[in-house]
Amino acid sequence: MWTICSVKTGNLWDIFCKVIDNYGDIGVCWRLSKGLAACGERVRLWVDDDRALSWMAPKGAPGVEVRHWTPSIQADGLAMGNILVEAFGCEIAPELIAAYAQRKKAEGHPIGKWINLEYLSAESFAERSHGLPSPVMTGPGAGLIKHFFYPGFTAATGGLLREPDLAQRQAWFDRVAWLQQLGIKFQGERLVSLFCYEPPTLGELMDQLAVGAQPTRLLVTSGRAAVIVANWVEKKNNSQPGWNRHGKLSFSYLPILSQHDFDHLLWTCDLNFVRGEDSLVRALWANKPFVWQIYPQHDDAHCGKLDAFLELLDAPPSMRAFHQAWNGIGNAILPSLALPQWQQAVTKALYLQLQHDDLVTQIMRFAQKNH
Ligand code: TRH
Repeated sequence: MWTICSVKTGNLWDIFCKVIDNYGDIGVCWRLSKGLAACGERVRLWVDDDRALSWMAPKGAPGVEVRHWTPSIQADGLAMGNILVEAFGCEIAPELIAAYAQRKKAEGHPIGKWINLEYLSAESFAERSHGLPSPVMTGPGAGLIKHFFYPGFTAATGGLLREPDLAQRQAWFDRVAWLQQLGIKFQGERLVSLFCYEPPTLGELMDQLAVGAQPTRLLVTSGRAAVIVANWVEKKNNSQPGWNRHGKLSFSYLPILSQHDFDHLLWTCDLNFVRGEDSLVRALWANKPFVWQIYPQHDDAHCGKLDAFLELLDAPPSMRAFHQAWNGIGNAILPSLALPQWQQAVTKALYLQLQHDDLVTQIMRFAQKNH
């Protein structure tokens, strides 16, 4: 439970989220909703597909009401919140915008804000675009102004989602007990979590781990990672039966975890493979070496985004080269893991990030501003 909030506003937030694919959109919206509610805000999270919440947040959160959002939603009699958050350009249903505009008109003047929450990037456009207004020209919201809110890694952006009690929870965390709960008999081996899409160099990683000096247990997350690993292992066992003859590499296939337990996984492991957006931030907070598989975009826009992040991290050459290969950028082969060096970079970046206000604090302030 979050406890310390430096801002209090008493607003009613309507947060809109469309699930495109994967879990990042809902994952970020859920953490935001929970964080706002923990600061005493009232939150309605509107989501078109709430299935992921049943495992991601099985207990819900006090102060967050989840509402199903259909394209033909009726807004009759609905008292809209005074803050609208359109997550990742998801386009709020016109009926709801009309209800919001009506409320604004009835109450006279700027009672709140319409915020367009953007994706996370370390690229410089995040600073340039953060906070910019965008007048609405057409539709039921014509005459209103949306504002862009860019999460980010610098003081000139909206920051990152980080709960105030995170460090305290980490300090109390017992990884052996947590592994035991999952039925994993930990015997001091190196622990590596794997949350990924279909990395082209997965096989190279497995080969590397299987011949390494240190035994490694791969904790494979449920879903796409589990499918690709299981397929790879089956093929490898057929084509090269002795590939893991010393049993240096062992596998634990995980059940789907709550978001809370997903954090525990990252705190438990000595190296984390993460993907997308939310798990990247959580990997940074875990303060362990990590490798990021970025969400691939057709126009290769992800390459610049990855570079900007590695630059921000001041990543050593070995970490950069590993990321290039893991993300299939260029034809490089997967270099060796160099965890002590990567750890230094992550710890340094983490401490720099802790100097910035977290995203919930910043978005609450932003919502109060008269611009
Ligand atoms: O699922 P993702 O690949 O999401 C992606 C990215 O966010 C991408 O930027 C976006 O454009 C695309 O979706 C649509 O990775 P991400 O962002 O790390 O989100 C995963 C969420 O799932 C995160 O909140 C952690 C959570 N999770 C669990 O709660 N339990 C689990 O067992 C696992 C594996 C994940």
